[in-house]
Amino acid sequence: MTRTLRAAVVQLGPIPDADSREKVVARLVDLFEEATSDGRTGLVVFPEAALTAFFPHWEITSTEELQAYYEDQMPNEAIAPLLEASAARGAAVKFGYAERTPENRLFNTASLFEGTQEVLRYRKVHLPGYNEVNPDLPFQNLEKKYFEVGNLGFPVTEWRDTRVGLLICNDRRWPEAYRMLALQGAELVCLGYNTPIHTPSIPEADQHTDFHNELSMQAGAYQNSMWVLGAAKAGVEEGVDQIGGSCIIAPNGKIVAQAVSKDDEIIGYDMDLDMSARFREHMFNFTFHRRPELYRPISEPMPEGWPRPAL
Ligand code: CDT
Repeated sequence: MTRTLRAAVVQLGPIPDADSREKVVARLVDLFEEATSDGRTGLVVFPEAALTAFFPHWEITSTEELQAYYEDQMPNEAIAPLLEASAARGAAVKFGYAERTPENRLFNTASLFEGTQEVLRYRKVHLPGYNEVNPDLPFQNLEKKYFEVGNLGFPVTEWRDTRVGLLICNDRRWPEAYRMLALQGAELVCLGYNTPIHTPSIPEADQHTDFHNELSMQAGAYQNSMWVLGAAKAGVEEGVDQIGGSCIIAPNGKIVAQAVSKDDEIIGYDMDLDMSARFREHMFNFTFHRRPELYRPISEPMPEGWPRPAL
């Protein structure tokens, strides 16, 4: 019997910095209910930092102000309405948020919940940007200042009758991230992103931002025979113009559904989960065709003297 799953990717327009968690979660609940109103959608994917504006885009000097962006517990009271909606609709929900652990460790995190049950948690590994403010840039990416590198590896779990993994934004540009999931049998990756149209440090890339977004996710899907569900935070958020282009990509690398706006928008698709196995049996049969004995440098630090230009 074919395994199918109807999934929805929910793109979010900007989240104003002034919006309370309660207000943002009420917006997510409305979108979740709309996404699952067909009665058969089983998975809803929201972007990275779905509960707040993407605050690494600016410097925050007040500790108290900064602390307000992180969730001390997940689940918590603010997110409860979304988890109740998940339980009521029988559909899982993935969303990204800033996490502070009881040990005061800070991570850029994504969780997959089915009702109040947390199915999977991932902490972002590939943090872009820098840890010091660059006053010459029109906006910042201070993820290295506000978060530490994720300490959970690249977890994959069995959920319903498929294997699922999570990635966050910049992770999608790194082939190792998808491969780590694929090596554990992931058939489906939920991914959220906040990507500015402009990259002040590489202006020549600006005209290709959408292309690079699709290129990295399509390559990740194809080369690892996985479904990729990419959810953007789009539009001008606190002065930073972000791409949209949320999409669902099949294990053959083709985009099968894509958002067209820069605002809240829902896209959906009936995924044939067995497609992964078909591609892994032949073209990407890891057992027969991979040569891990020749890949050692991939898992080692860069050698001394490797150019490391200033960011
Ligand atoms: N949030 C996040 O990871 N953003 C980065 C910006 C990198 S600048 C090229 C991204 O990869 O989209």
